[in-house]
Amino acid sequence: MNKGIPTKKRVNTGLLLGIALTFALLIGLLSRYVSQHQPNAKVTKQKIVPGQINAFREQVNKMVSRYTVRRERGIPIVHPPAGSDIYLLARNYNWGHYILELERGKPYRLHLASLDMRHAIVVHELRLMYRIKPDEFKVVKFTPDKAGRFQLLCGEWCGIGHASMTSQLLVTDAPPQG
Ligand SMILES: [Cu+2]
Repeated sequence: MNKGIPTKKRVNTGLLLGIALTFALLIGLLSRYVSQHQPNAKVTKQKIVPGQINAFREQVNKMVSRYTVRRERGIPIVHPPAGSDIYLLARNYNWGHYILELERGKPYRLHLASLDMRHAIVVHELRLMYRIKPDEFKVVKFTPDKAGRFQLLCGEWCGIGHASMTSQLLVTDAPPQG
């Protein structure tokens, strides 16, 4: 019987549509989750033009070369002074080749920007969750309230390498030795 063929086709289309809708719903839920769980930290945003991202990248490089205190498997551990400006530039699919080390209970101004598309910084234990858009700078006044080694994840689906877009954030109880 060839009556069965169109029915099967319809079922497949329905299934695909179902998968697409579920996916859209999941992304929607994740976005809500990201926007609802922001701590009551102060956030400022500033629209930027593409050229300004180079200046931001310079700030990142300056911070890394000035405040690298040691290396872990070749990766610079960057410990900026307590209360200073710190920088993270998100991109497909990493957070830069360094790990930030902060001090518990000290306030920082966390500058966020993206090189290519929407990402989101997520550190669950520190309730740090902020969207990062390619056309704006975001500054978050942020005081880490727990010491430890935390996973830094991307909270916005940004493509094939999204799941591997991870880094770490270290928080110490004291300034580094020496
Ligand atoms: Cu991402």
